[in-house]
Amino acid sequence: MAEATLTIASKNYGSWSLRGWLLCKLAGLDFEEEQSRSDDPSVRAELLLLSPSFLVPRLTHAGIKVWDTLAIAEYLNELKPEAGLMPAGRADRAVCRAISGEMHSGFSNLRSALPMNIKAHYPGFKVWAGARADIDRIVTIWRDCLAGSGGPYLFGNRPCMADAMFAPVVTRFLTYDVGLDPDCAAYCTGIMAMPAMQEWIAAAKAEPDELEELDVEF
Ligand SMILES: N[C@@H](CCC(=O)N[C@@H](CS)C(=O)NCC(=O)O)C(=O)O
Repeated sequence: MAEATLTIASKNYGSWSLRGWLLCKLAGLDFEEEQSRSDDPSVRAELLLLSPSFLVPRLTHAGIKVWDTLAIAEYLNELKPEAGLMPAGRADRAVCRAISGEMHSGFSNLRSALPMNIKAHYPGFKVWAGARADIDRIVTIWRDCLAGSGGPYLFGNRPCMADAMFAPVVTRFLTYDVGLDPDCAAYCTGIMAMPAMQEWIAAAKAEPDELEELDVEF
């Protein structure tokens, strides 16, 4: 039996689920997945019982239930400090937490205009001006981090919490054909090539087409 359980939603549409799942993978946690369809009323009732915030991803470990991706990241970092979910230096850890928080609470235009949809590809997609400002801010964050760390990940040679937080943005940029400078494009290529991302993407592509269109973040 696995050490922990992670409850997630769709792998094609669930951007928060992807973040939580990647965090567990990066931490090296022995976990099993429990995939729930959140549009199913019985599943929603079950989630309500299991998670006070009624949200997934939700991690259950040693009788402790943790929901919300930032709380999951902090919990995993305490549990598996050797995994390096947070950068080693205090200044880098502060920036990592700040940009992860910015991703967690911001970029609402990007989220609504470019919802995660791994299976889809829209060449030449016209990005709305409101979402463009979010994209520009994300590119600035990535460029600053990559210049400071030398890459290939935001804080150096191993992926950390911030990379997991931005991973669904990488898939959105590819889905919606967002043009990027060479450094950011190389960062996206590196994230997509991570074995855990490949595993998630393969599972997302194998999901049945249940939702024809999604105009809210999931
Ligand atoms: N801020 C939360 C967001 C989680 C979230 O919005 N999860 C969505 C699905 S990925 C959810 O559970 N929505 C409720 C529902 O669909 O019933 C986090 O960091 O985990």
